[in-house]
Amino acid sequence: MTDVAVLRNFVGGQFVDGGELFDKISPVDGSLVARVAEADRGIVDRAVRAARGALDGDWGRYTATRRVALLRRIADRIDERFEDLLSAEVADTGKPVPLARTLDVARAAANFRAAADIIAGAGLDSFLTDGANGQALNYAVRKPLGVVGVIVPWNLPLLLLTWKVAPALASGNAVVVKPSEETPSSATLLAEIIAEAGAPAGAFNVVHGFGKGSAGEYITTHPDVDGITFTGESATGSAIMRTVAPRVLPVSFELGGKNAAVVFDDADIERTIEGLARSTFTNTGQICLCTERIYVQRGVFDEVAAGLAAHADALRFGRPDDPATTTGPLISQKHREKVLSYYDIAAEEGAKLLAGGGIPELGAELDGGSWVRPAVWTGLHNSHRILREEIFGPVAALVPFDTEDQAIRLANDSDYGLAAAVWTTDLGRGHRVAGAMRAGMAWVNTWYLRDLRAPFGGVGLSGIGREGGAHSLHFYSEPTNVCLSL
Ligand code: NAD
Ligand code: 6OD
Repeated sequence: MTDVAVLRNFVGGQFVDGGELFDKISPVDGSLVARVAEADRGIVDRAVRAARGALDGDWGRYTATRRVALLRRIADRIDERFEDLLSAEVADTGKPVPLARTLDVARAAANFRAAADIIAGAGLDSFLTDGANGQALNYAVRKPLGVVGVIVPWNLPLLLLTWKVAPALASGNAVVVKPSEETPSSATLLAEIIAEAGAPAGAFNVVHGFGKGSAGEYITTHPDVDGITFTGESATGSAIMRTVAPRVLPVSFELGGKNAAVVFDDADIERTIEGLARSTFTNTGQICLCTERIYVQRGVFDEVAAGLAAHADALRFGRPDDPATTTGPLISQKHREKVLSYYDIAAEEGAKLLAGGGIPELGAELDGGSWVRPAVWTGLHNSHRILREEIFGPVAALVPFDTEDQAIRLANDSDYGLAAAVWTTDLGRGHRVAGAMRAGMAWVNTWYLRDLRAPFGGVGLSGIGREGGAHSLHFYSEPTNVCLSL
């Protein structure tokens, strides 16, 4: 048997021993990727105390200029260790190498540089008001929240982790990070990288483990944690909210989605079908922004449905480093069971399956992985579970509509409200419909095109708050308003 890595917890600037080991299994073929030390309550407590110690010590005295310099060194070091991070991310997730290279790992350095730029450019907001005897000068002093618990999922592990850690550190917080139990590797490497870049001990800590009864719960119940930033399922966000309610902790939540695309009959159909395929199948549908509901104006319905089905049939499964591979596995057998249960529900609800469905046969080794064929359905409507519940797989249900008002109503008829995409060549309509979406983000004639300064987040079951650029600073720092009588 070949040696597998043992991933340890990173506390107070060093990797520490302790914690029961659990297995990280490859979703590609079921092989063992690593053994991971699950942080017990004592290890999490040491991590929180190390974070508090950093704030009370050297890290707490860092000026904004020094923090900016540190973040830029971290970004440079991420670039230097790019291939290591790429291997770690691909081993944990099984996603195709080109996707991890261009999306996941590329965004890690970009997240640190964007947060550094925001802090470097941030000024003090000051304003004059009428005081009791003339004017008064108000200004806000922004201070870090303190010790921030960062809990993230497995779908874009390094991207989502750095998306939160970078602004948290830029704002002067100390963090205790818990990556998903499914993707522990890149967070462990990031700990090395942040230490190599010269971060003070305790500013960045990593604890491994699960949610309830494990490291996730130990972070959210720790009395010395000052705020929680979380990305994951809506039900988990709701559970965390209940846990932190007695202490009225601030939370930033990026949660699930059931995202709609709206296709008008004036759209550039070829470009639209390409865009729909990208938004439905990228990362095997495991991106919170992925489209699972597609509303198509009746005149182009059959053409769009057939085009998307053809894309589904053309997806190629295979090992991450095979250049022919377009599509990786789902993250785990457990997640595959969930996705396949929706394939059964779709059949029970009377859906017509235009493409895909079921498990592909890929040959001996890969059959130990958690592969699934995509599914494209028609024949359903908004009251069916397939159009209401987040599946988080390579799936889409298409529904016809007749008028613009009807399309808006259908798209907005959801408990979720994360992202939407509108496909039309009518500029006015594009602005009008995108602005009418009950969603945190709406794209027109594109999908997942990001500017890291833009507000990112959702409404309803999709989350609380916005992160990105200056919006992140509102969560990761608290203003004290100072008012002087002039
Ligand atoms: P999940 O909620 O099961 O787990 C997310 C993280 O929370 C993991 O680290 C997990 O160990 C931890 N956790 C679980 N229960 C916990 C608890 N009770 N207390 C504290 N921590 C706990 O989500 P997942 O399956 O890892 O990720 C998929 C979900 O994430 C999907 O719903 C997807 O839409 C959502 N997501 C949302 C965004 C966004 O930006 N809105 C981004 C990515 C993923
Ligand atoms: O691109 C981002 O910044 C971001 N937070 C993406 C989230 C994707 C969800 O899976």
